[in-house]
Amino acid sequence: MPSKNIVESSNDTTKAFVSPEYIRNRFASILSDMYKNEVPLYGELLNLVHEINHKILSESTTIKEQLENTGEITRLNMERHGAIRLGKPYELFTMRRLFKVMGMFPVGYYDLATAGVPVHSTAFRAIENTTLNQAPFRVFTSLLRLDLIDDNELRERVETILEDRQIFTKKALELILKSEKDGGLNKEDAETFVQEAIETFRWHDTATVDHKMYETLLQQHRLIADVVAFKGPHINHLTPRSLDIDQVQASMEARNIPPKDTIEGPPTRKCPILLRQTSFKALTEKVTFKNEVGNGKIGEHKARFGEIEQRGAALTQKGLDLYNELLGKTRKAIGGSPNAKNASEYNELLLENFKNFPDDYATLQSDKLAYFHYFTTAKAKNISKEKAYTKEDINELLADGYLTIEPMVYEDFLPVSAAGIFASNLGTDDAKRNYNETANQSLFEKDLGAPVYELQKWYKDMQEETIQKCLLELNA
Ligand code: OOG
Ligand code: NI
Repeated sequence: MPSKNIVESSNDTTKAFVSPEYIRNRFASILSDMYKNEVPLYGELLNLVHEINHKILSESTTIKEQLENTGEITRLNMERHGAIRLGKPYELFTMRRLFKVMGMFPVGYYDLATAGVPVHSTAFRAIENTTLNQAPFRVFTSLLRLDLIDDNELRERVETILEDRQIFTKKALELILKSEKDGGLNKEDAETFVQEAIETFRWHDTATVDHKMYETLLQQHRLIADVVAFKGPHINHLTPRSLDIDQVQASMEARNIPPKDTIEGPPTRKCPILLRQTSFKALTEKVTFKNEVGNGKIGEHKARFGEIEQRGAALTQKGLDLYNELLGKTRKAIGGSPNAKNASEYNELLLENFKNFPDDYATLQSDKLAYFHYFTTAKAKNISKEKAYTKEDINELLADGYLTIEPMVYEDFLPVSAAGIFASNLGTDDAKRNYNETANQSLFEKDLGAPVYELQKWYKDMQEETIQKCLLELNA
């Protein structure tokens, strides 16, 4: 539930704007209800995650206090991310405008072609710490790279199919424009907007192509079929945040939720870093394909699945380089992506290799491997005012107990993990596709109609803000 202060402040609800956080929470909660209805296993997974989170918070005061200090405690049970896959530049451009109404902005650029998936992506999310804690919903958004379809004739046919589709309702487009012009939406418009926007994310059990075309698309890449054969970019998963993903993974099987073979990301650690994710396989759903006279053959499609994640500390570029080195070394040793056969070997090796990644917050801070929030302590009130404290003094102030730190949570995604999630749900046969093309961030940003926020800069700025606040307090 959104807290009161983010609804409206005026009594005149016909004129007053509701906050983007209010709209975002409303949208996320309706989307979650819709997905629970459509994919019941998602509801099961939510219950499991909430149970385990509840248990951990009652058992570990350290984790509870950490989440209270950073403000994350308020968002834990409403925290979700989802994912959609778009087909053409207009859809990405308009999706940016739609998400902006809800206070979500594109952060980061992810190239997945190098991992065998013909898309590039960004994540739409809030960009202020307070608004993230009020409404943490985010959406991993991919755009199909038509330039990676090597068959010219097929590429042109795909372009024609996509040209004709409109994934947004007329009313949603009108309200996006209204919000842009007026600078916001009142409560009534916001409600209409949310209901209309949801339509774009809904599953359709009728395809826009015939079965033969579907098979042709499937042969190019399962993902291409998922994007091109349907009316719109159905939400393909929603992911709750767990405080202990190992416990959830171990309990999934008992609840008839079959997990993927390995958890993506770093291994189990005392001080979690970045992001660990696991998922259950996509459902097989009935689809009615077109024929010359209308609806024809009934077939199946696999796209929608469930995922959980555990988030840890955001890493600096130095930390990220070390992470990529250790992960890369592990994958190389087992010959690429892990599978059912070598899962336990992979897990052991990952754990072994990550012994080289410090696992206490003090070292992660002093070695500049992770980002932190800085706070002044009670002792800071009595600090000597003989000198003006600067950034140079930070480590000494920490050592002397005038300052304390909490890890800054990683709010984004990991390209290797994302590719692993894509692969596990699309079928492993596609995981081996090789695309020689490289990342194309400038084309992505041209299609998006705006540059994406730079990942590293975002964390650096936020850390700097908390340091400056501490210095102001100490020098007051
Ligand atoms: C997106 C996969 C990426 C994640 O959590 O890394 C993702 C997709 O399957 O469309 O959601
Ligand atoms: Ni995901």
